[in-house]
Amino acid sequence: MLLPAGVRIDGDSGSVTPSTGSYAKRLGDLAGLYRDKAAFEALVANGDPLAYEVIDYRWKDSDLAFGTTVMAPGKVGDEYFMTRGHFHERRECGETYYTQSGEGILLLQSRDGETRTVEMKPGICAFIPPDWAHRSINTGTNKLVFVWHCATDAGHEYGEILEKGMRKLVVERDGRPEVIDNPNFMR
Ligand code: M6P
Ligand code: ZN
Repeated sequence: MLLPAGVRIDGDSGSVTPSTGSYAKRLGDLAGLYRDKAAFEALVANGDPLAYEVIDYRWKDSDLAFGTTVMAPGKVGDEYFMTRGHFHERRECGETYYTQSGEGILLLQSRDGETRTVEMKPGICAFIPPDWAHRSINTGTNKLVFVWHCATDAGHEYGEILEKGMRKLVVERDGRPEVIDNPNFMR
C-alpha cells in the first residue's frame, strides 16, 4: 500500500527528498535540437556540459507523479538551453510547471499548430493543457528550477517535435530573449 509522504523540495537546487529516480541530459544527448550545428559540436567536444536533470517522485500505483527539472544556463549559438519538448502519449493529460528559481520561457504548441508562451519565474505556476507540446527554455544566467505535476502514466511522445522542430525558437537578441519563427520548421 502506498503511504502518505511529505517530500522535501529545495527550490534552489531542485533536490527531491526522498525521490524515486532521476536522469540527466548532457548537451551531447540532444543532437538535432539546435540549429547551430558548429556551436553544438564545439560545446560537446569541449566538456559536453550538463543541460538538465529531472528528479521524480513517481509510483506506478498512484495516478499522480511530481518532481523537479533543473536546467543549466547556457546557449548553443543564439539559442538558449532547452528541454527536448514533448506531447503526452495520453492526449487527455495536462501538466503544471511551478517555477522555484531562475527565469525562462515555456513554449507551447497545440496539436493543430497554435503557439503560446508562458513566462517562467518564481511565483508563476504554468498550466499546460492536454495535447499541447511543451518545451522549457532557460533564458537566465542561473539555474532554472521548476516543480512539475502530471499523471503517472501520461507518457512522453517526442517524435513529432524531434522530427519537425517547434514553430518558434527562443533566441538571444541584444542580450534579451526573443521568440522568433523557426526558419527550419517542417510542416
Ligand atoms: C519536465 C517534465 C518531464 C520531462 C522534462 C524534460 O520535467 O515534463 O516529464 O521529461 O521536463 O523534458 P523533455 O522530456 O521534453 O526533455
Ligand atoms: Zn510533459
